[in-house]
Amino acid sequence: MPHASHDAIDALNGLGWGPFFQGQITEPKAGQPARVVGQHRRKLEVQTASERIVVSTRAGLPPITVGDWVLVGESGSISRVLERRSCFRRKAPGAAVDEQVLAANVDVAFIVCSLNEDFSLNRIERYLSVAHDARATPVVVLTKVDQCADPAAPIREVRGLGSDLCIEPVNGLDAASASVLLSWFDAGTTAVLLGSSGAGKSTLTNALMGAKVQTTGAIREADAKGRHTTTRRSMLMLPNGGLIIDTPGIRELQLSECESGVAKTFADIEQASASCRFTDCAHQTEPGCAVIQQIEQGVIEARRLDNYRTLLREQAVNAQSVADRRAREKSTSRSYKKHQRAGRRFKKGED
Ligand SMILES: Nc1nc2c(ncn2[C@@H]2O[C@H](COP(=O)(O)OP(=O)(O)O)[C@@H](O)[C@H]2O)c(=O)[nH]1
Ligand SMILES: [Mg+2]
Ligand SMILES: [Zn+2]
Repeated sequence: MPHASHDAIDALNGLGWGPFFQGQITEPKAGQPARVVGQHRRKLEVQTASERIVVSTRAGLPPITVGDWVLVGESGSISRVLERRSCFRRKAPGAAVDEQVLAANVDVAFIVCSLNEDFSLNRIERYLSVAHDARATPVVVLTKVDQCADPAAPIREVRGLGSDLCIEPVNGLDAASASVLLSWFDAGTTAVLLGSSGAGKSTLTNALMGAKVQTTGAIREADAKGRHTTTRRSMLMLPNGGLIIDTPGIRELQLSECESGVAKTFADIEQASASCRFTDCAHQTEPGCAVIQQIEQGVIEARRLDNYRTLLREQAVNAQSVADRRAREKSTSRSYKKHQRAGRRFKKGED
């Protein structure tokens, strides 16, 4: 946008704009940049440097999600979707053999887990894998600290997942406690809240916004199950200039292709396995297995190796079935086109 004013650039930067996106604009008249802040059925809510508008998606555009940057043309329709810096992916829920993008261009991932009976290290590792895959900085937010008799114990366990892992225990119902999360934001920083239903994501959003913008609690969850339309993703601008994306309705987070994210989450296992005697060691009964040795020495938890295996296998299976489906579709459409061409030739021959 060579002609954009400084004010407009400032406003865009406040929405998370930067050189990565600017560098994709080679045509001065390509349209004005806008960030996708809301996703409905066929409409998208986008924020430009100066206004919030509702635009329609159209056939032929790549899939668009909250956090994406698009260019809006004169007519008020999307002319282009800019390449993503990063995105959060999971296997589409249910039986669908596909990948679903939860959010794009995110800097910080708050992995929200409550300190009650729902607390699960395996689940935190699952979310960490997705966050690492999306190249976001993960922060483990342990909610309902007020309901936990001995928070020090679970906090210690989470610390065991990685010495450089950031952990924030909070009471989301107390604004002062939740405000520790504000330090993760600069103007234009985008964060996403990930975690199971009921973990306290919307409660945190409200605490950070200083206003009740998201519905919380049991009533909403019961409601969301019956009516799909109530589930929508949106990005909110915090009073401190940060941007936050709540992700309602996550009942299962199945990994799609996520090998690098899993590897980064289990860096200790990956590192140890470099010293295994066999390069294809499965870390089960092989002699000279450095991972088993570290488990026996109490350096690596056995639970952790189990979960590492589970997540690696899960992402491989899901990635393979998506790849298979795409290959099938491609060959179907190829043979369909061949068929059509053959049909046309036949008709021509008849004439
Ligand atoms: N005591 C306590 N309750 C909380 C806390 N955070 C959330 N809750 C409650 O947990 C329930 C689920 O919270 P909600 O924000 O809707 O979870 P979400 O599904 O992750 O958005 C609500 O009844 C909240 O009031 C917390 O830190 N302490
Ligand atoms: Mg919620
Ligand atoms: Zn091994």
